[in-house]
Amino acid sequence: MKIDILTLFPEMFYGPLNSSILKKAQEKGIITINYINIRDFTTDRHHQADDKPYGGGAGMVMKVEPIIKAYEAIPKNNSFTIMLSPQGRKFNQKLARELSQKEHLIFICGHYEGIDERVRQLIVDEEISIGDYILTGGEIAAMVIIDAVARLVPGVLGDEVSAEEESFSDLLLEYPHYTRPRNFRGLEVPEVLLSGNHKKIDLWRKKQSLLNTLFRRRDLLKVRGLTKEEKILLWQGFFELAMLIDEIPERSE
Ligand code: 4FV
Repeated sequence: MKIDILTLFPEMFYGPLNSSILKKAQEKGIITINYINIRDFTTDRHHQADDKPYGGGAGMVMKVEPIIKAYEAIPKNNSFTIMLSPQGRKFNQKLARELSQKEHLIFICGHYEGIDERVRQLIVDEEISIGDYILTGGEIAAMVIIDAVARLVPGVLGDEVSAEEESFSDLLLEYPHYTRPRNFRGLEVPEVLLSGNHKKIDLWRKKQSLLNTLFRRRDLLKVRGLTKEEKILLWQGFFELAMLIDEIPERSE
């Protein structure tokens, strides 16, 4: 996958996108990331990339020309251009999977009050929002999307399996994860995970995912629905939870 980022602050990306998995993905040549400084495409001697809003009002608006010139300078093949903005389509794992199929993504990062509307009209394929809050710029939103999308590109994550059975992949939250030590300050690792019985372990993990999702994100279950087996697993989970109540000592009023 080729990624081009149009921004006034390329330095904001160097840390997050040049570490760990994304760094390795670039070293392996699976992902290529180019940073294009919009200010390099300004023509006036003050290199002005923003200006006062027509019609008055606070703040500054990013100018259309430098962005269009920067965009036109990018070699394109099956390119998909994304503008980050609060009024965009809400980003989620489903959209991440869609974008991970693309060959070439171009991100336009706004700043200040926003970007001249004609940029959206001329070159934007999709506006995307990472959430209902206002950022100082689109850069961090672009980083969030690049991180979530890049890890779904084949070859970026160690074994693809992990991408398959993770949160939201099946609209279920994750099951609890444990590693050594077996006991930490009195907190034990669940016996079943030490049993080596993978059928039992998979069942326990599915039950935990269902319980987790029911307690924390019932909205996801309402969208996803439950199979008969899953309902039985959940009831079993409830029953086991209820049994725990009996273990709790009585307390005088
Ligand atoms: C944003 C978001 C976001 C709005 C004005 C940048 C800021 C400034 N982008 N999801 N939420 N952008 O708040 O994507 O230009």
